[in-house]
Amino acid sequence: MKFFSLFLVFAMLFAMANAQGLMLDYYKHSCPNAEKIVARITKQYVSHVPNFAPGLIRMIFHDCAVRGCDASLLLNPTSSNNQTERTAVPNSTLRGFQIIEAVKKALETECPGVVSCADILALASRDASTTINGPSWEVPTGRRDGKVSLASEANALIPSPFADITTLKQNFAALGLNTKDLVVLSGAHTIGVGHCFIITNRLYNFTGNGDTDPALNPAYAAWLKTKCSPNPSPTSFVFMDRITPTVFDEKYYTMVTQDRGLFESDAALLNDEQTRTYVETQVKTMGATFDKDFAESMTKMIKIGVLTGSQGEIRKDCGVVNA
Ligand code: HEM
Ligand SMILES: *[C@@H]1O[C@H](CO)[C@@H](O)[C@H](O)[C@H]1NC(C)=O
Ligand SMILES: *[C@@H]1O[C@H](CO)[C@@H](O)[C@H](O)[C@H]1NC(C)=O
Ligand SMILES: CC(=O)N[C@H]1CO[C@H](CO)[C@@H](O)[C@@H]1O
Repeated sequence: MKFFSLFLVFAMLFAMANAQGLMLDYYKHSCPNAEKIVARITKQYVSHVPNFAPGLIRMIFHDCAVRGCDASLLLNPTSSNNQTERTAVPNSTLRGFQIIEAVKKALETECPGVVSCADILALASRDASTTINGPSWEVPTGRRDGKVSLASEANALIPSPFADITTLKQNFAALGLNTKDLVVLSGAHTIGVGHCFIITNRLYNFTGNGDTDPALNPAYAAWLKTKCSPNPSPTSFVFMDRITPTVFDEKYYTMVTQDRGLFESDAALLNDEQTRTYVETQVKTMGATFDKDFAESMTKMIKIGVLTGSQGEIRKDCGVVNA
């Protein structure tokens, strides 16, 4: 009994330490219009170019996966550090940086030096989702911006599209995310694109013998080959969810069950009891719990390793550490 209550105290302390400093409407007094400004500008961009929504939803993942949600991803390379996260291989196709910059500019006019870039990215990615009628979730704020950004860490920590299910589960566990979070958050691939160069080997040289990944539906592989040549232009792409490419729904999971998941990491969700069951359930129920599950897992993700209190800084320019 004593042991058990001691355990409870530790569990509570741990939970508090994790959420410490983050709260809803953190800028209520210091910058009352902050969240409205983020929402207004994000909505402007995303309603004009809906493909910014997948851009921002992917961007928050790539930020949170490396040194926590501290906007380390946004730092530009400099002469003293020419290898920031932004320059890492998995970041080569990120999009939407201009939205964060535009929001930051407006907020520096409204209340200089108050709102962190990490909070802007967390808020804007949620606002991007709601703008395209995707799920919504609460975004507690109070994050501060990191000063360190290393491409090597991004290359090591961002899950690879070639990863198998065991590796993916390990990648997520290292972030404090479980197997359910893995299968739920992979559902973000219901919107947005994958570039052809990432699937060249899967289509044309899977084991080095000029073959195609046998886990890929043959008819779909044939169609993909009409869109993605063996030497694709670096900008050619396909939608990941060919059924409803711009709608945030469960059709990504349908694609996966039909062996039409674009990446090996998508197909891998069929190779584990728990993830396969989730995928199949979403297909059967037409995504009955997907929006709610997604909101729950995002709520967890946007709290990973946050800097709060006097940690880090409030960057003046999201691309540059303060002088
Ligand atoms: C499970 C491990 C994951 C892997 C291996 C992975 C890998 C990838 C890859 C290779 C792309 C294609 C990028 C491109 O070609 O431009 C992509 C796109 C995307 N990913 Fe993931 N991803 C994973 C998890 C996630 C998570 C957790 C989220 C967010 C919750 C996410 C959101 C997205 C979105 C929205 C896109 C489309 C981006 C766009 O259209 O610009 N992914 N992902
Ligand atoms: C980064 O700087 C190092 C030396 O400081 C140099 O050797 C390297 O080529 C640079 N990398 C890039 C991508 O500019
Ligand atoms: C296929 O992969 C093998 C082994 O990696 C490599 O030697 C060969 O050049 C590749 N073929 C093509 C067409 O890229
Ligand atoms: C958006 C961005 O900064 N992308 C960079 C990611 O990294 C590649 C190199 O791998 C750069 O060429 C991109 O400019």
